[in-house]
Amino acid sequence: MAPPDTADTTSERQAFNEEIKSLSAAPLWDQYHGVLTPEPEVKGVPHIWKWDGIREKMLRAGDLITAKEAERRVLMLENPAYAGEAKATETLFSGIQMILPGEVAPAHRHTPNALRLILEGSGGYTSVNGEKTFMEFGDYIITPNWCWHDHGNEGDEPVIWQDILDLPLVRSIGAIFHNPYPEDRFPAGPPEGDSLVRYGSNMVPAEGLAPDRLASPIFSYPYARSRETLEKLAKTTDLDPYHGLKMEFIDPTTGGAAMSSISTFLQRLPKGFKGERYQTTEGCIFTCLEGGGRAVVDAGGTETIIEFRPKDVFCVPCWHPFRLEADEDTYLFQGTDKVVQTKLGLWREKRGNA
Ligand code: 1HN
Repeated sequence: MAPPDTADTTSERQAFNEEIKSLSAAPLWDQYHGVLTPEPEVKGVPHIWKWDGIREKMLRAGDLITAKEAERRVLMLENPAYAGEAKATETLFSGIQMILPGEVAPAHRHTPNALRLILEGSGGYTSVNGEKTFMEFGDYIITPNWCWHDHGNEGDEPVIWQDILDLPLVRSIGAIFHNPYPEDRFPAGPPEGDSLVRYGSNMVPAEGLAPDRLASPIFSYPYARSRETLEKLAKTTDLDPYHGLKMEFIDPTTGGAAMSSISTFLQRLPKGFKGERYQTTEGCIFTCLEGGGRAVVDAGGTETIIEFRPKDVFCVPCWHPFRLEADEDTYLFQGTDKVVQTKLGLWREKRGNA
């Protein structure tokens, strides 16, 4: 029979808890319902990083440190609930990076996956395993994990982009590795733009496709192409009541997500769009490329209203119900951890109030 819950048993239990502490053990029964909550309870909060403020400080950082000295001149976009933890959401890091004309961010490789979303400036490039890709506003560039990469700026103005990495996820697993390359630049490899020519036209090489690829062989998804697709589709396609018009970037060799751990999307919300309430286990990072509007996020019973304009970055953490509204035709880039959650059988969504 279970022992009665009396003052005696309470103090005995406390004494017991003290005893097992020295064994590095603790009673699960004291924490059971904190560990297994009926629904997700995350620490992250909805938040927006306004472009104007961040841009000004980014330019100032250009006077304080070189790209070479910094290795990567990045302002981390930290979720206020995760101050000091280099996290925008539970699993994703985001930052804003700048390369000044003539600078090089030296070649290195690491186990976290990275993506870039170009926000300002022309003449910037990334080289992935020696293949150079020049980057323009809105272009989405992939650096799959353990690929050598360096960045440079051959233009005459600062080039600024957003980075998203799965760093918190990889760190939680422990599998962080990082190597500098012995020289600033990785030796030139395939000709510039090769991967897009080879894989970006609904064809793949009939022979010699590496079967073990975990990421898309396309490094660069130019905005001109993806934007045009959404603009054309908008004329003929019914809107999804939650997402407007939303397309996912894929790996053309598998049809799956372009990256193994970060799902990426481009979304178009027409002027006047008022989305319905949507909830997902994905931790979402949005970047407004054009237009403007708001995300109304339910954060534990209080509504947080996030007003976004071009180049603002905002996040909606796991399982926070939200809806999107657009005052003008709006283009949003989105990076989330959906692909990882799907692989683990964890991904869920809830549409409307049901
Ligand atoms: C990194 O290597 C890059 O390669 C950008 O451009 C941001 C943030 C944390 C750790 C490594 C890059 C990063 C990073």
